[in-house]
Amino acid sequence: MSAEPHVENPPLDWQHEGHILSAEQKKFYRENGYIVIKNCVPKYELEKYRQRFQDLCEGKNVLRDMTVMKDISIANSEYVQGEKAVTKVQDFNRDPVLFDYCKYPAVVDVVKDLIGTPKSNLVAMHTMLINKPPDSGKLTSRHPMHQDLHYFPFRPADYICCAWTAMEWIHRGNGCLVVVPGSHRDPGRLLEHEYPKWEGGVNKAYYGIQNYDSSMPRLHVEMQAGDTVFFHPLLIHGSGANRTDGFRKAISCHYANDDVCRYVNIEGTMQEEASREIIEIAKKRLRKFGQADDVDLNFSDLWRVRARAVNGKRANL
Ligand SMILES: O=C(O)CCC(=O)C(=O)O
Repeated sequence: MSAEPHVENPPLDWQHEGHILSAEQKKFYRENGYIVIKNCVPKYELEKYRQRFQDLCEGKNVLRDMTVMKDISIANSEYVQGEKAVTKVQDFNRDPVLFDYCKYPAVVDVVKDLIGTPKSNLVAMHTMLINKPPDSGKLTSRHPMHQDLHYFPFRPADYICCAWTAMEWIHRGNGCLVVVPGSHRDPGRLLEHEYPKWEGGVNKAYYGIQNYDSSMPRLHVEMQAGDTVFFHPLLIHGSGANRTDGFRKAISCHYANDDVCRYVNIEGTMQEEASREIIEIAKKRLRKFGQADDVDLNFSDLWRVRARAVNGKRANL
């Protein structure tokens, strides 16, 4: 593992149409750092994921590698349980139902157009089903503006892409994604993150950009069930509070082009604090399953174990 990858990266083709995307759509992503594809995932697939999520909320067949997170405002409440309390199921790479999302061809083909070619080997690195239950009034269901690369020890950023699919109508009222178009290239680098000083508390590992400039033009991305937004890991984004009585669910996967990406050493960088916290979350999970927690968990190894090939063979990650 080195500080930066020593590879000649094959250039990404932004001139020609892809397998799925037109040249204009690719250009839009390159300039803005995101693109929405309508109706990308059918309702019957989303229904499968919803059922599985509900089972997980009831504690059915929770796999060892998964983290089921509760909202901070209700984490210790005996009265709020199940779907009303769970904000996120993370790391479902080994789950036979939820991992179908990561392999869903209409999603994978778009990702290949954005970070590789039809022949690229993709790896699912980070998987989440994010549920926003109705906000308790403390505004803890907000997600501060951040860049996802803050959590990742692999590069180059241009060969990583997130697919995030709305599982129901997602709008400003229930906390849609908010993006700062073009922020992946301007300033085009990873910014310093910290926990926001919110009165009502902040969920675990929900870091936000330090000294965030709220005057940057931002866009509320309202989506129907099945619409999918693909975005760059340096794109500044977050989401609002769920001010409705219903749930707001989305499923997401961060893909990396495994032919190009390599682990990098983030020790001593501004990512170190988040990495320690992520290691702690993993250790807590090990304890829960009765496993020794004195193992020396290395951040890259944690990701190596978590990563799962979507197609082709595992290469570098
Ligand atoms: O689904 C959301 O509300 C935002 C999720 C997000 O930005 C993240 O987990 O990085």
